[in-house]
This record gives sequence, structure tokens and C-alpha cells, in this order.
Amino acid sequence: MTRAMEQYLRKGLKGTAFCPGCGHGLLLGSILRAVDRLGIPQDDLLFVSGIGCAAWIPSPNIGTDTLHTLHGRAIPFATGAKLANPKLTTIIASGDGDLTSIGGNHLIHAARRDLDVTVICANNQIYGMTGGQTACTTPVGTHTATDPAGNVFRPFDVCRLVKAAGARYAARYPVTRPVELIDAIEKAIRIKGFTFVEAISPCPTQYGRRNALGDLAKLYEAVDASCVTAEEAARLGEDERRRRFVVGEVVS
Ligand SMILES: Cc1ncc(C[n+]2csc(CCOP(=O)(O)OP(=O)(O)O)c2C)c(N)n1
Ligand code: SF4
Repeated sequence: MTRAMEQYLRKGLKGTAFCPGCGHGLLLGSILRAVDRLGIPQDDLLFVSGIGCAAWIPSPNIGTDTLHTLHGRAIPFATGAKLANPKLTTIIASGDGDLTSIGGNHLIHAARRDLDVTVICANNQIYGMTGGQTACTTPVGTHTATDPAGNVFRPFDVCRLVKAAGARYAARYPVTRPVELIDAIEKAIRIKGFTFVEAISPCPTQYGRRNALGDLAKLYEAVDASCVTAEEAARLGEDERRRRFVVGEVVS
């Protein structure tokens, strides 16, 4: 994080809750860079999160108003805040488990109602904070604490889910592609109405370790290699495609 970004960090921070190498720290940097480009006064910004490692991205790190709420309930709290003060630029940043499992119904209905918020989903494909259980975003065959022999259920494609529910903008990029990710976050915040950015965020402690993805460098290479454009995906067979993340703008 460069010095220029420090103005957005909460004063008096003593360290980080993230494990070394957690992708959520990189996502924090990307969010701050997008916010910096937009030039929104810090008093007009509100960040909302639920519970989980990803929920620590805005709170306590970002020095604007933040609401750290109940597990799965970031969107209802954000809805209340937005109704009370429609001028707020309201950004929800939380985990895949928080937003799409326990909070899944709130997510799709916020998209359907076109609530004027931006949701940033840190997708590490697992429940990181609680010990590495299978999430509804865990790829088929992946080893987790609750599926040591490999998950058998297909995961949600969260961007396509919110697209079907009516999102005005949805995009997916890994934290390993910060240029595209920052652009997507900036665009999502600019667009009025419900917008969504999914950031593929490596979790070395739970996901990487359980799936023997190797050291941090190898894990990050594997995550980046698993991300393909729609054109690249179209050239892959069904089985190969299932193991990849299709990145880019899904609704624009
Ligand atoms: C009502 C309720 N159920 C379950 C929990 C336990 N819990 C806390 S965080 C979490 C999952 C977080 O996963 P995710 O949102 O994917 O974030 P990550 O930690 O992976 O970044 C769960 C199940 C809780 N706090 N409250
Ligand atoms: S458990 Fe995973 S998601 Fe949570 S802080 Fe550690 S690396 Fe990040």
C-alpha cells in the first residue's frame, strides 16, 4: 500500500487480522485505489460488511463510516442506511459465504429491487474464518474441512446469479489482476443502481493448504491460471471449463 492510500486507512490501526498472503489484503488495496480515483468525500462513504475474514476488509481498516453487522445481514443494514440517507455512497464488502450463503436471499432481492449500492464479494471459495468448511462457491472436487474427500456439489456462479436477478453491472476478476479489478470497482460505484463485483481472493490458510496448492507464489499462480476470459473458456471442454473462473464484465 503506497503512502497516498494511507489517508483512507483508519487512524491508529495496530496491524491486520489477515493471515500472511491472504488475498483480502490485496482486495482492500484495490477498493481504496478505486475510491481514491472517484474522489468521493470520505464523509459521504459508508462501508458495510457481515461476518467472516472478508468482513474485516472495510472494518476496521477503512477510515470512513463502517457498519460491521451480523453474519449474512450486511445488505439489510445497508438498505436501512441508504433509506435513511440516500446521498451516501454505500459499498458492501464481505465474503462469499456471508453474501451468497446465509445472506443469499438478501443479495438476490437487493438486485431485483435495484437498491443503489455496490456489493464487492471476496470469493475465496471457502469459509475461511470458521475453519475451512465447504461454501456454496466451493468448486466440485475441492477438499475442505467438511468435504475431505472432495465437494460433490456444483458452485454458484454468483455474477450470473445477480445478473438473473436484475443487477445493472456485474464483473469478476481475481486480486492478481488489479488493473481490471480496480476499473471494475470504480465503474460499479459510478453506476446508479445495484452493482456487483466478485473478486477471486486466495485463502492460503484454509483453501490453499487443504488443496495442496503449494507455497504462496504457486497458489497465486494457480489462482491466476484458473481465470480465463469468455473467449478462452469457449475453447475449453466442459470438464476444463468447470475448473475455471470466467473473468470479465458479465453485465455492463
Ligand atoms: C448466524 C451465524 N451463523 C454462523 C456464524 C459463523 N460464521 C462466522 S463467519 C462464517 C463464514 C464466513 O465465510 P465467508 O463469508 O466466505 O468469509 P471468509 O471468512 O471466507 O472471508 C460463519 C459460518 C455466525 N457468526 N453467525
Ligand atoms: S483464513 Fe483465509 S480468508 Fe481468513 S484471513 Fe486467513 S487466509 Fe484470509
